[in-house]
Amino acid sequence: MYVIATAGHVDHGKSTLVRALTGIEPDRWAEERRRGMTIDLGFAWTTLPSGRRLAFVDVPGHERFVTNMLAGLGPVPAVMFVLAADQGWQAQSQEHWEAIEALGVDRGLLVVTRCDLMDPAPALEQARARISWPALTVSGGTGAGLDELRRGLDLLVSSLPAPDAGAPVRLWIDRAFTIKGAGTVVTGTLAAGTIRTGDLLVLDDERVRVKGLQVTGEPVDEVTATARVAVNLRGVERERAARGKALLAPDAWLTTGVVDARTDARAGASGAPRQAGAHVDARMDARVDGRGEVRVAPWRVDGGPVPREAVLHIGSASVPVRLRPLGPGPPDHGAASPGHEAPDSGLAGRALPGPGSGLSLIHISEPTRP
Ligand SMILES: Nc1nc2c(ncn2[C@@H]2O[C@H](COP(=O)(O)OP(=O)(O)O)[C@@H](O)[C@H]2O)c(=O)[nH]1
Ligand SMILES: [Mg+2]
Repeated sequence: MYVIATAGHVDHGKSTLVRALTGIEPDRWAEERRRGMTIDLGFAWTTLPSGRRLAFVDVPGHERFVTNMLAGLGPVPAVMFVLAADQGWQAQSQEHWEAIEALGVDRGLLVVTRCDLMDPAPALEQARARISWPALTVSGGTGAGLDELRRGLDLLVSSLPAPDAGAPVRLWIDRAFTIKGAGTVVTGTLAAGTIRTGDLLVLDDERVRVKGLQVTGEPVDEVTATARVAVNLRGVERERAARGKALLAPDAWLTTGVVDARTDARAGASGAPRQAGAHVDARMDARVDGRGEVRVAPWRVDGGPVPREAVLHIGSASVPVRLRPLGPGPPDHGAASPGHEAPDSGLAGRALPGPGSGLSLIHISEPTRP
């Protein structure tokens, strides 16, 4: 199975497209349906013309819910970026695109929809100036172009690198709930590795047993990445499982509360270079098994000096952190450069599961943002 996320400004037609492609309602909450707006992550799946299974993580486009959006985008390998023909490039088109770039998600489709309302050419031109992905014009309303979109999605997922089925599991939890008679169930996007029923995994430093597994609603004994997966945990109270925590393979991961980061200054939306550390790249060498390079990248600062407080987004987690600049120049990874403070004074926050070989985002936003 393959998993991709939607992205794009609110009301541009993301959920309509997911609904049209899958026949599944991604807006799960009554409040979402009443307001006609995605608030939290939605999940839907379909079979593509090739027979490949594809699941969507449908994200909210409204700026108030960017944290939810990042929790959905964090673990996926590719994106369907949606732009409304009659609206053009807007604030969260830009913000979502920056998040996609910052996360290092470099595969996707650009879909200009609502083409029944307006000639898509101007919106397409705006988006093409920023996004070099294959582009399609459709209407989620009339269904025009959806067959081409299905074929485009097939091409997209067939080009994705196969995930490592033997990699240590790190399942970022995006939902947790109780099923009567079964107990606590958590869901997430499995980006790498394999989970089997009976496996021992680690939640909050405690070992928990996988009692049951489901993939898109079907019970299975084993699931290999990439997949949307629901894990029934034995003897875990619902309160212990929540979005932002991760189910980890035992003895494969270290937990850290401190990371060093370095800026990757690049031009902001206006084209002008941001003053101080527009983007920040951080690395940690914390994989116990020593396989592969660890990269946690990058964070975004909207100009001005590095703020003292920020929100770090990694996987499905968003964690308030304190920042301490190391100095005017970027420190070498793993070593303090002359004139810089010790590397472990870089950034401190609550302990996080991870880091790992997955790409993650450190995004500067208002610490109080929901
Ligand atoms: N005419 C027309 N309306 C659309 C189309 N796609 C979405 N809409 C409408 O646009 C509004 C926002 O769509 P929605 O899918 O909720 O946008 P989202 O916020 O990006 O998920 C809804 O009222 C949809 O019915 C389309 O292709 N054509
Ligand atoms: Mg929506």
